[in-house]
Amino acid sequence: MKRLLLAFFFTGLLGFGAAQSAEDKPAARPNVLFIAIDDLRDWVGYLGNKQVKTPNLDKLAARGVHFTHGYCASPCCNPSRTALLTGLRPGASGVYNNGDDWRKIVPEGTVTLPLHFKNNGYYVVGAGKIYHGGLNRLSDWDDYLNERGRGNEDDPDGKARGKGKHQANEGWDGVGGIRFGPLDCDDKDMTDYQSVSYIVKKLGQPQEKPFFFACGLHKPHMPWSVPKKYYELYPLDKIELPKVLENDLDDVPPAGIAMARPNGDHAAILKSGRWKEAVQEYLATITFSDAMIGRLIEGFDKSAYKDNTIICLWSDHGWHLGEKQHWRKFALWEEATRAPYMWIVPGVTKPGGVCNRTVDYMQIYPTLCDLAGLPVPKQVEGESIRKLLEKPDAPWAKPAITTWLYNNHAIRSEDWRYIRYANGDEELYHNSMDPLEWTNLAKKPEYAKEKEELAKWLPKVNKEATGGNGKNPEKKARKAQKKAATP
Ligand SMILES: [Ca+2]
Ligand SMILES: [Ca+2]
Repeated sequence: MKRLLLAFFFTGLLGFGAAQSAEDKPAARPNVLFIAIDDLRDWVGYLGNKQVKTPNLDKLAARGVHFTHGYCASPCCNPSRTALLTGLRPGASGVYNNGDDWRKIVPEGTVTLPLHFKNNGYYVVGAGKIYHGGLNRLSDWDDYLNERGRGNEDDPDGKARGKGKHQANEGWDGVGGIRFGPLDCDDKDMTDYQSVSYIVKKLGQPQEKPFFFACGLHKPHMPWSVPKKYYELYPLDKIELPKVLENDLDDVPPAGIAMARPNGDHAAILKSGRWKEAVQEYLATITFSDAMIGRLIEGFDKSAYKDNTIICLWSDHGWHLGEKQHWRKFALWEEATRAPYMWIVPGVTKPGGVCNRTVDYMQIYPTLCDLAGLPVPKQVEGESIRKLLEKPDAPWAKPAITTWLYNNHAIRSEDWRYIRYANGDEELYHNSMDPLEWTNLAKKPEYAKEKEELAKWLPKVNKEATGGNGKNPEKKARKAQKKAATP
């Protein structure tokens, strides 16, 4: 109760909205524009990537506070999103992989983020990919636009994936599971375009209640297939490959090598001679996503809610493009775990804020509650980062924690990354000296103290995995999709 009162007090101080009337009505709650991007790693201009073109994300980041060290709770769509949206780390929910249906697994009484806002008088609307595909729960929302054009109980899974040009099999090419290839279509033919249009339309309507609008972009998830014009921005002869150490895996223990799968995607890419092309196609797809963010923010800026709406933008995890001979997410290193993450909060953040503290997405749920003056549901594990939004260089002692599959964790502090696998294998990187994580120091006795300190943060709760582990979730999903698309 005390927390609630305090929250009300601070919300009042911020002067959100202008509803403090003579009858002493509580101040209007701020609106929320919640933006989820799928599979966008740290390749954005504002985080220092030199070849990518992300003018809209760069502009948006400059309007508030962006985090240079924001990390996912899990490097995989479903566990990352479930952790963020339930406030429960994978070990606490048992949701470790894309095959784990969070709706059946999370502890009873778990209140999800959108539902919590809905229960507290918000008008809660979503579009695109917020929960992982097929695992949406329509009762969390007042309205939802799925891939078919509408969320409804007859089509809760958005099974229509594959009907739009963007999802059709035409134009897909690539190397094994790394799928890419330009599309002969317009932006308008893309699901993400429709999701943005839907949210912009909602922003243009008068709203009686405070709102929580969630816009989930599917790209730059594979296939890296977007309209041709985006590829033309990245001539193949100018593409730079990521900086990779050839024998980087020599000091990585067996559990880490098993995650890297050097004989899988990476071997196939090398054999094909198409590494640069793959990088080009990822870059093109990122710029498409950036253009969609540009449309969304343009619509937002024209709306009546520009000055009383919190923007929280995140990508669900990172991506490897050959670093550690690994491709995709599904690993515990920097490339797979770090992703773009920013907040624009009227009355709290100032333009140009840069926060270098290590934070993970477990803080999003409690921070949104804090900023909106809502109580924090019991199950939520994280704590509000409000003080970092107010003052980006404020002290923050916590590391970011990422879990991939059962009981494998990475602890990322400002200087170090410590990885402990379920079988006891370890890696330790001195990130402030070795940002590409090339030298594993875990076996060096002189760093025993650092390891011990970092190990204190290892999650204590590691619920047994219920299923979905050990299989390649994307392959499984693709098979199912193909089957569904066959008449
Ligand atoms: Ca993802
Ligand atoms: Ca190495």
